[in-house]
This record gives sequence, structure tokens and C-alpha cells, in this order.
Amino acid sequence: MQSIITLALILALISPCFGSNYTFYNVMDFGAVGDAKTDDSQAFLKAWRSTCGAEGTPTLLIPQNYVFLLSALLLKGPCNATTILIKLEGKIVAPAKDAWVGHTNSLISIVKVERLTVDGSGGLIDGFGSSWWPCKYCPRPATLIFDACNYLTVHDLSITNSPKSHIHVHGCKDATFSHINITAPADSPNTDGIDVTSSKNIVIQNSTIQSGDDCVAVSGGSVAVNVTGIACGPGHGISIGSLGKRNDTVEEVYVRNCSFTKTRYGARIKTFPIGFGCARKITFEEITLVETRYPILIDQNYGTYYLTNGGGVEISGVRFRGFQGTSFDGRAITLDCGQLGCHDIELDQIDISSSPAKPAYCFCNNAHGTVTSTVPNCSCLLP
Ligand SMILES: *[C@@H]1O[C@H](CO)[C@@H](O)[C@H](O)[C@H]1NC(C)=O
Ligand SMILES: *[C@@H]1O[C@H](CO)[C@@H](O)[C@H](O)[C@H]1NC(C)=O
Ligand SMILES: *[C@@H]1O[C@H](CO)[C@@H](O)[C@H](O)[C@H]1NC(C)=O
Ligand SMILES: *[C@@H]1O[C@H](CO)[C@@H](O)[C@H](O)[C@H]1NC(C)=O
Ligand SMILES: *[C@@H]1O[C@H](CO)[C@@H](O)[C@H](O)[C@H]1NC(C)=O
Ligand SMILES: *[C@@H]1O[C@H](CO)[C@@H](O)[C@H](O)[C@H]1NC(C)=O
Ligand SMILES: *[C@@H]1O[C@H](CO)[C@@H](O)[C@H](O)[C@H]1NC(C)=O
Ligand SMILES: CC(=O)N[C@H]1CO[C@H](CO)[C@@H](O)[C@@H]1O
Repeated sequence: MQSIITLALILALISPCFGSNYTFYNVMDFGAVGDAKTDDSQAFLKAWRSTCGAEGTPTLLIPQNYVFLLSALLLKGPCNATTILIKLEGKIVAPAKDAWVGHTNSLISIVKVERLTVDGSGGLIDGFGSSWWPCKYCPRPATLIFDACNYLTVHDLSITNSPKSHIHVHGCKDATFSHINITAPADSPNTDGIDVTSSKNIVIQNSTIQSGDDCVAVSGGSVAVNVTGIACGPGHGISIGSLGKRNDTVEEVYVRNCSFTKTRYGARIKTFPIGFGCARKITFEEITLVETRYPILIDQNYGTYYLTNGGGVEISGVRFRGFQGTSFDGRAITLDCGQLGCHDIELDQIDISSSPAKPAYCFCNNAHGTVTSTVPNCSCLLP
């Protein structure tokens, strides 16, 4: 009897340690060194296994004042936890190209983890892209991939100098990104800010993206994507596509309250000439332009990729509303549609002037829709 009471007492005392939700996993406790030289991937993996295996609401902590070298890290679910928080307070760096270990998909891949929150306040991920960019045709890694992560929240995260895309969101449902800070040089190749593919109900908001390619690109298989409050530039603007290699469909994309500062493109839809798929119900509105080279662009003959059996990618229900500012080239509005044509295109309340002092103009090819209060006039738009 005595011993049973003692045992009960001991259990009561130590139980908080086993409490299902009293769980904080610090990578330092799993052998991470954080000296920017030692590969900490194994320590991160061990810490992840504990985090993912825990019940309740565990946190994976990547502490401040350390620099963690990682390579091709895979954090995989499904997990036991109901929600997981990753707190990135320290810095993560990638090795140089020649020291890279493992596959070249991504520096960090997070796969099949549901109800994950990534809070990157205070932290930074540096992809060491400069060691890859000279080799434009090498298979270069993205920096952060979320694959099949439903109910995802990512906020206050800074990523710089990715070898390729900074963030790739694939096959996710209900994900929100806010206060994301991406920086890469204007001439770095294919360094998209955020790529969204095959995903649904995605919100990207209040972020700053400077890159060498698209600030945000929404492509094949994506539905209901809202992009608001993005300060983009330098970069290639916010793009739908490229579409058409597969049966690529993009529907219900809503881009609002974004600015394009010295970007090559602004609002863009690009589809391959004889591909198949469609881009439907796309809205760009409340857009501020500062010396954007090609502010509004539909290109139904994008690139050199040809299929022989596609009927062309249908483009319809596209609204460009409330654009204001300057275009760097004369070509303020380009609606360059192929044989299939683009339909139900709306231009409304657009005021784009040129700088330096080139008259702005609108170019159309087989584009159909309506135009109201638009400068430069787009009288070339067919009914
Ligand atoms: C921990 O779990 C207990 C019981 O499941 C719950 O009452 C408590 O609110 C949880 N605490 C936290 C911080 O989630
Ligand atoms: C989930 O918990 C069970 C039981 O504790 C364990 O066997 C399993 O390995 C855990 N799953 C993960 C992904 O760790
Ligand atoms: C964005 O990241 C860069 C480094 O890549 C940093 O210098 C800058 O302070 C960050 N800005 C914010 C708002 O976090
Ligand atoms: C996107 O914005 C539209 C218009 O404000 C809204 O109706 C829709 O629910 C939003 N979608 C998401 C995924 O937040
Ligand atoms: C984003 O910015 C808008 C406008 O500045 C603000 O109303 C909204 O609360 C912000 N949302 C987040 C998640 O920061
Ligand atoms: C493309 O996909 C849509 C929707 O999934 C389908 O209805 C259509 O038949 C497909 N088209 C081709 C050419 O495969
Ligand atoms: C529209 O602009 C073109 C030059 O871009 C000009 O030649 C034409 O007269 C304008 N049409 C109207 C109706 O203002
Ligand atoms: C990126 C961008 O254009 N953000 C703007 C969103 O709208 C608010 C309120 O009008 C502006 O202050 C932001 O600059």
C-alpha cells in the first residue's frame, strides 16, 4: 500500500514532463551545433521525429543566435500532433553548390504535415543562390517546399537568395502566408518568390518580394488563390502560368492591392501555344505601378513549348481594374491572344502613363471583351 502511494506521488510529480501538450523540442537538444559549418540536418530530423510523434500541440524550436547548415532536409508527416508550431528564430543556411548533399528538389521540404504553423520572426533562411546561378541549366533546388500540407499558416518569414524558387506550395489546401520577406537580385535566374501549384484556398498577403523572376506565380491545378498587399519589385510581377503543358487549370485568382516597382511585368497570364487547360475568373485590381515595363500582359503564345494535340489554353473572365502609375516602355497593355482568342476580358479604370516620356499604348490580338475608363485606350479590344 505504502509503495503504491509513493508511486502515485512520484507519478503526480513527474507527470507534467509527460503531459501530452507540454512539448517544446529545441534542435540544440538533439545535437544541432549551429556554427554554420557543421551539417545539422540529422539533428533537425531527430528533433522533427519527436515533434511529429508527440500528441497535442508541440513546438519545434530553432533558436536564435545560431546559424544552422542544412542540406535537402525532409520533414515528413503525417504526425500525431493535432497542430505543430515551427519557430524559426535563428538562421538557416544552405551549403554552396559544390558542397550540397542529397537531392536537389529543395533545401527544406515539408510534406503531408497538417495544421502546421511556421513562425519565422527573427529568423532567416539563406539559400546561397549565388553559388548556383552561374549554372542556369543545372537542376537547382528551391528553398522551401510545402507539399500536401493542409491548414498551413506561415508568417513573418524571411528568405533570401534561393538557387531557384524561394517557396513552392504544392497540393495544399487552406494555406495562409503573411509578412513574408523575400529578397534576391533582379538578375538571379528563376528565383520566383512564391509558386503555387495544384492548391486550393490559398491566401498570400502583406508581403515584400524582390526577385529575379515572378514575385508570385499561380499555375496548374490551382483554385481560389488570393494575393493581396504584395509589394513586388524587382521581379517579373504576379503571373498566372505558364499553363498548357499538362491539362492545366487555374480558376478564381484574386490579386488586389499590390504594387509593382520597376518590375519587368505586372499582371501577367502566360500560356503555351498549343497546350491545353484554362485560366478562368482571374481578377487583378487596385494595382500601383512604378516604371513597370509591361504592366498588363496576356500572352497566349508564351515560350517555345509546343504540344501537337492541345487545342490551346482557354483564357476567359479576366478583370483588370484600377491600375494606376507608370509604364517604363510604351507597351502599357498587351493582350496577345493566339488562334483560340481570349474572351470576356474587362479593362476598367486604368490610368497608365509612360516614363520616360514614351507614349503609352495598348496592343491587342484576337482579344474580346469590354473596356471602360482606360488610358491608354484599348479600342483594339474586340466585342
Ligand atoms: C493541455 O491539455 C490539457 C488536457 O488535455 C488541457 O486542459 C490544457 O488546456 C492543455 N494545455 C495547453 C497549453 O494546450
Ligand atoms: C504516433 O504515436 C504512436 C503511439 O505512441 C507511435 O507508435 C507512432 O510512432 C507515432 N507516430 C509518429 C509519426 O511518430
Ligand atoms: C528582409 O530580409 C532582409 C534580408 O534578406 C533583411 O535585411 C530585411 O531586414 C528583412 N525585412 C524585414 C521586414 O524583415
Ligand atoms: C478571396 O477574396 C474573395 C473576394 O474578397 C473572397 O470572396 C474569397 O473568399 C477569398 N478567398 C480566400 C481563399 O480567402
Ligand atoms: C494586411 O494588411 C491589411 C491592410 O494594410 C490589414 O488590414 C490586414 O489586417 C493585414 N493582415 C495581416 C494578416 O497582416
Ligand atoms: C482537362 O481537365 C478538365 C477538368 O479536370 C476536364 O473536364 C477536361 O476534359 C480535360 N481536358 C483534356 C483535353 O484532357
Ligand atoms: C487610341 O490610341 C491610339 C494610339 O495609341 C490613337 O491612334 C487613337 O486615335 C486612339 N483612339 C481613341 C478613340 O482615342
Ligand atoms: C502593396 C500595396 O500596394 N499595399 C497597399 C495596400 O493598401 C494600403 C491602403 O490603401 C496601402 O497603404 C498599401 O501601400
